[in-house]
Amino acid sequence: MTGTTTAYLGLGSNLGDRREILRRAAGALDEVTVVSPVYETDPVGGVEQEAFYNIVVEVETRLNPHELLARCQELERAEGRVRTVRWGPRTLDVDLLLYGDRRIDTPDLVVPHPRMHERNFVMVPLLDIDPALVGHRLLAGYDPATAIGEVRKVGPL
Ligand code: X6L
Ligand code: MG
Ligand code: MG
Repeated sequence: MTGTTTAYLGLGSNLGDRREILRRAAGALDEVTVVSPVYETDPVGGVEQEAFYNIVVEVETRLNPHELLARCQELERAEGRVRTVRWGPRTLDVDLLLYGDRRIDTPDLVVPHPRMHERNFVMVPLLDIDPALVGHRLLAGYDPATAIGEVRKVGPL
C-alpha cells in the first residue's frame, strides 16, 4: 500500500507469563499483518537466565522508523520492563529488525538490527513469516550453519 512500509519486529520475553505478554504486545500494535509461530529459545549472551519465548511480527506501518522505535519502547514500558542488568531477564523486549529496505544508522537506532542475522531466535521466526527474505539485500550476512542458539517451536501465539 502506498505510504506504508513493511517492517519486522522481534519480540522476546523471559520473565512472567511469556506467552500472554507476547499476545498483549502483538495485539497492541496497529497494522500487524503476520505473526510467526512462538519459539522457546535458549538465552544467548549476557547472564545465566531462563529460556525466552520469541516471535517476529510483520507490520505494515505509517510510522517513520523513530516513531516505530518509540512505539516499541512504549510496549516494553507497558509490560513493566525494568532495565537493570544489560542483556538480563526482561518481561518484554521489542526490537526493530528491518524497516523496508532502508539502512538507518543513528545514535539511538540502527537498522537492520546489528547481528540479528547471527541469532536463530530472530532468523528462524523471521524466515517462517517469509522464506524469500533470505534473498533480502540487508540479510546478506545470514548463514544458517553459523547462527547461534537452540530454538524449539511451541506453536501459534
Ligand atoms: C558473544 C557476545 C555472542 C554476545 C553473543 C548475543 C549478546 C545476543 C546479546 C552475544 C550476544 C544478545 C534474547 C536473548 C538476549 C532473546 C534469546 C542479545 C541481547 N535477548 N536470547 N538474549 N532471546 N534466546 O530475545 O540478544 S540479550
Ligand atoms: Mg533484543
Ligand atoms: Mg531491545
